[in-house]
Amino acid sequence: IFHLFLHTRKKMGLLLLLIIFQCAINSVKTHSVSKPNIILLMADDLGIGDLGCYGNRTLRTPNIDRIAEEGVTLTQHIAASPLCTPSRAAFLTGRYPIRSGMVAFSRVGVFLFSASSGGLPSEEITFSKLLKQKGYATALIGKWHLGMNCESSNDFCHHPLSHGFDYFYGLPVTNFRDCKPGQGSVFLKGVQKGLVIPIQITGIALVSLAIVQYTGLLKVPFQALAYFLLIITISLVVLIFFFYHFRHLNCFLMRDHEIIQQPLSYENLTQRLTKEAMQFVERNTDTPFLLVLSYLHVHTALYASENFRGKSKHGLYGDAVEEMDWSVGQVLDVLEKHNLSDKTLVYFTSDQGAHVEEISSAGEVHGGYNGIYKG
Ligand SMILES: *[C@@H]1O[C@H](CO)[C@@H](O)[C@H](O)[C@H]1NC(C)=O
Ligand SMILES: *[C@@H]1O[C@H](CO)[C@@H](O)[C@H](O)[C@H]1NC(C)=O
Ligand SMILES: *[C@@H]1O[C@H](CO)[C@@H](O)[C@H](O)[C@H]1NC(C)=O
Ligand SMILES: [Ca+2]
Repeated sequence: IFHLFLHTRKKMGLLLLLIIFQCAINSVKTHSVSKPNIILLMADDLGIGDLGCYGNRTLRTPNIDRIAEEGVTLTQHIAASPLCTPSRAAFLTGRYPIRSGMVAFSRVGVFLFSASSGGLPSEEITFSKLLKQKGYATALIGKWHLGMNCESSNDFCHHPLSHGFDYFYGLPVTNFRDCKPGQGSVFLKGVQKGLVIPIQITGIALVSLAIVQYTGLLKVPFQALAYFLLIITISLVVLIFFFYHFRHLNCFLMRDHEIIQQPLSYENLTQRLTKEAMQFVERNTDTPFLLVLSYLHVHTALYASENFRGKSKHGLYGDAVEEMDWSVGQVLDVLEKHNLSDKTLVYFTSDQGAHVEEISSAGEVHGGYNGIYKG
């Protein structure tokens, strides 16, 4: 009996070993084959002609070129819309942006204010939600631009954390000229355009009032004049308030649901985003992860840290591209350091092509290049 028992125990031991071994194989398999880590790097408004791997000889992008060299370059890879919000909605959902309501025709096609009530509907299926369900650790670092709240200022119904991301560090809206002092305003043109007619009407009304009063056709009541002046004053005050306070109200950095910097500072901003991305990778070396690193580069307001300012051959725009490339290199290095390169899919793209017409108020080119075949 003892012998038999031993025998059985041995068999069971073998069985157990087999099961453990099988589990080990499974876990290796599921981690390295069916659950690769995924890193999606997204630039903002970068032109295809700005990268070395697509033929640029003067802008230095060795790290992005390295991804291309060790992988594939896609030349017929089209964004679903030439604009931030709809393109990003399509990117996250795999659906045309019109299906999620993230398209506008006669109006501005992107969210301009963090207080807007619109955003990517929470019932949309994003790839981050799917991966989170599969046990991935998920993070979005950088720009979101797909809305924040529905009803109140803290329901966060459109926030990245409501769309399958466990961790968010970045900008809920977008990088604006208005967020960086001295860079002008994206609203100026619209306001100027919108002001022409009201100013004309006001002018005509004032002249007419003066004429009827002067010729004695009609006695203009003093009250009417006072109201008129009051309305003009209030309108001007609102306008001035808007331009002066936009930066304080709308330009801020969040960590998860919390505002951590308001107004946003551009000082070492790419370094901060990069550090967050590297730390996320380091926190998750033992679990499959999805990292979306959504750069503020190279949307205006352009910026670059001290190490990159004035170093490229293409002004501040080139400095910004080269700084972003440095950041891509840091992310690749941290993968290598933790032996994760072989089980991580790294994908680099831009939400759409270059904003070719973009120039600063001083006339410096602030937009990229879409290559010889485009525009
Ligand atoms: C930005 O980075 C530079 C170089 O690493 C450093 O000297 C500087 O103190 C940093 N500035 C801030 C505000 O952290
Ligand atoms: C990475 O792999 C190398 C060789 O395969 C090994 O020497 C090193 O300790 C590994 N590093 C980590 C962080 O696992
Ligand atoms: C490289 O990029 C810069 C900046 O966008 C652009 O001006 C230049 O024409 C590009 N060069 C080539 C060869 O595509
Ligand atoms: Ca964009």
